[in-house]
Amino acid sequence: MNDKKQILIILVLIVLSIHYSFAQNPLIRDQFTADPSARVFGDKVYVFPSHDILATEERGRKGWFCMEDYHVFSSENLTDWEDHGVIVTQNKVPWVRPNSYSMWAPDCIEKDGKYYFYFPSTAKDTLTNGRGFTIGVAIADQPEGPYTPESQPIKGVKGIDPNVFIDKDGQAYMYWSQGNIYVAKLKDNMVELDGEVITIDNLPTKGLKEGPYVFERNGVYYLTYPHVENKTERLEYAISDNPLGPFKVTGVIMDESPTGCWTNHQSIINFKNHWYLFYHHNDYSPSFDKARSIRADKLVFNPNGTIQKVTPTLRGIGISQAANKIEIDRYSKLSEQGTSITFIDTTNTFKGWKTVFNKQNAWIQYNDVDFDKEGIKQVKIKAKSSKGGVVQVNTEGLSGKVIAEINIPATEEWTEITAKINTKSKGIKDLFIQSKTDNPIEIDWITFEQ
Ligand code: FUB
Repeated sequence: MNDKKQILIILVLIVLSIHYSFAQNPLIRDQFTADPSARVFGDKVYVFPSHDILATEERGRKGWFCMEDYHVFSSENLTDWEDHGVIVTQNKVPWVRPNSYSMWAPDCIEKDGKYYFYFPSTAKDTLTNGRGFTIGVAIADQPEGPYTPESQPIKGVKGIDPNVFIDKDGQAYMYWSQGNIYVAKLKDNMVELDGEVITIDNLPTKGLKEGPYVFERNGVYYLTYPHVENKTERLEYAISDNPLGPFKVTGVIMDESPTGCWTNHQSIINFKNHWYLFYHHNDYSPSFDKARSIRADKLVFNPNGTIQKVTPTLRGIGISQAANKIEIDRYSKLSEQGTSITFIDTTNTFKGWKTVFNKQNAWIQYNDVDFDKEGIKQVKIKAKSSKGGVVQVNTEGLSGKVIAEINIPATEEWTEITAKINTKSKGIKDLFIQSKTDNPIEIDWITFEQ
């Protein structure tokens, strides 16, 4: 085979290996992800999460966290997320104890054109006497990698959940947790502590706190952290006028997870003048909360700089293109009666969810759909109804003009049905789908075509 052919095959393989997920919440829909550290690098958002996998007899410890490697994901529009694949894996890090499956919550930061990826894991016996976690660094020239792990972890650190913050004067600080939350300055090389380790005081003393994440806004340093005030972790924050503290506990960013996930873990970014909270629940694994999924929702500051509590949503962030498959089960609102959401296949939850109508006039609302592409002429829906039914689509409120009516044939099979659009929609609209019969109707997705 000549060189040109080889290069072409490699390029095709690279293109095929890139995975896209079309987001709402959860953001990543083909694997478990947790502990999202979101960063804005250039004009994209990158998310560096942990990667939960399920332990087996051969790998990890059943019933506990099992994490072998890290992927990085990026998005230009907060809707379409590209998986750049594995960037660091346990058995290729010289200091990590082989097959320890303990690659917990990471972080990544850019300094002088280099990307520093910080991650906790258990070290080989000689480094930590075989006990506990320590934190190491892998370095790359681009956020997507390739990352080269340092041969040794950072000296003087015991704990998990590294977070690195660089202040306006260029000084970098590393925060981490182990019962308490700690902070130390980093040297310019970003891989060594510079001076003493400070324990951050004045935080709640009862209940686990971990997962620090610090950002600055208008001269205020926000230290955010998950804390078990009651039964499971909720997201709290404390503020200071100095990255080293003292910090003052100020409020709650997100209450305990309604999905029962014991952990939560946050990061907060400003992207194109809007603030976003990244966090996790256990959407794809309702009965085992160590198989988690990352999410994001908008975050709003009060005029006095305090943070408004964020209510987790399914709709999440970003604008959906009308021409993409829209998973309306990630809804913004639904009718009080007659609409429910269930897994398509409980034996493989990554197949996602479906919307089920079982009452006339039951409806679902999905916000922020961009209809600006020219030439949309028909709507397509993937649906199933054993007795058949009718749904109406509109974009001007529930009592607005119906833009399409779709007849769903009586069949036990999932079917893709198209219908003509009667009135064109323009701009960004909230989409409403309403059942016009009492017959049960299941909907997987909807899209708009030329
Ligand atoms: O993902 C493992 C651990 O769970 C993280 O390090 C903690 O922050 C918690 O989310």
